[in-house]
Amino acid sequence: MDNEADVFYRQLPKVELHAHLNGSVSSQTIEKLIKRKPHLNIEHSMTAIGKGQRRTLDECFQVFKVIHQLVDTEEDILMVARDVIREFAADSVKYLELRSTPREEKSTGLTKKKYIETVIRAIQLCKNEGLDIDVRFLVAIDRRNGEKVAMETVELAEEFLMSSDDLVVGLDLSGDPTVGDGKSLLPALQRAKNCGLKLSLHLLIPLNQLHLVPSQLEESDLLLNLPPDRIGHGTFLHPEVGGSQSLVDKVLKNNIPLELCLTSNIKGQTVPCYTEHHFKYWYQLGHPSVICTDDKGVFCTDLSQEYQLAASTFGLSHEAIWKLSHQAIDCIFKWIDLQPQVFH
Ligand code: 6MZ
Repeated sequence: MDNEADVFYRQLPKVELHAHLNGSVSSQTIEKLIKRKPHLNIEHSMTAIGKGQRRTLDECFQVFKVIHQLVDTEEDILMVARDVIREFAADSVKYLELRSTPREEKSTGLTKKKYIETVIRAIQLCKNEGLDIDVRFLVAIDRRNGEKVAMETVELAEEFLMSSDDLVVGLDLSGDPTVGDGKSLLPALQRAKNCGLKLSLHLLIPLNQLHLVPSQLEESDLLLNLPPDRIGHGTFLHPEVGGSQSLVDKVLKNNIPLELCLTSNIKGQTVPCYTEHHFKYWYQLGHPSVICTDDKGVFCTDLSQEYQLAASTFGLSHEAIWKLSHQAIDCIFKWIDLQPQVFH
């Protein structure tokens, strides 16, 4: 759905818990980046998946590589993060957990530490601007970079956990699910957990609508034993689609909320159609399920549209949608008293 959401959804106070910074860059910001770097010959069509379009997951990951070429200086990161936060605020998102993979770029002097500092600066500047949104940051590990980088990333995140005025609250594990070995990342993730970083892990994202990479079930079983504090996608967890009851039981036993991203899953072809989205399975169980955007820029969506899509696909009333949005507060990593300010 690439059309505008109704006023109800637009005005609904919302909580966004699964948003990758560089996947969230809007077309307006891409325009500014392209102007800054005309020599790269990057066109808009290379950075977003428009209405009615589908891509393989592999092609989606190519899109992120193009955006990374455009965002490779502190100045770019600052602009991108500020624009993304302002856009979420304009969509009545009251609490946002942004996640991003720190990168170093030798040619521009960008280091991973500066990368995180810059995102934090953007969050503080938005606060000073008086935007009506609370923002926290999750440091992301791209699984393809292996265990050494994962451990270094955790150490860096740990430093910021102490020094960022509570803005860095957790760790995300993401990246191409077909690359890298999740098992080898366990020590890094365990360390993160031990030092107080909350964990959100991308789990069981299939290669396409029908196929998991065989090692994914075993890997997910191990990662669920940590246990994580939230799960990104979890597309193939339940037995009806090739997961297993024992995986579902672990999620239920530990009451681990799921972050669910409808448009992303359809455009990335990991779910065949909206009506078959696993939101239905978890929602019917009454399990904490949070509607999120994933990559609002790449998938040309926003959180209002995602709520409207959930409502129209699964026949949810305004009251049910209000409740769904409100319940997301229980899943945030940083306790803040949003309820009285925002929801009454
Ligand atoms: C897995 C994803 C993702 O970190 O540069 N990322 N990982 N599944 C997804 N669903 C489609 N969407 C985004 O943002 C881009 C990075 O986020 C991860 C990938 O590692 C991607 O390179 P940042 O801000």
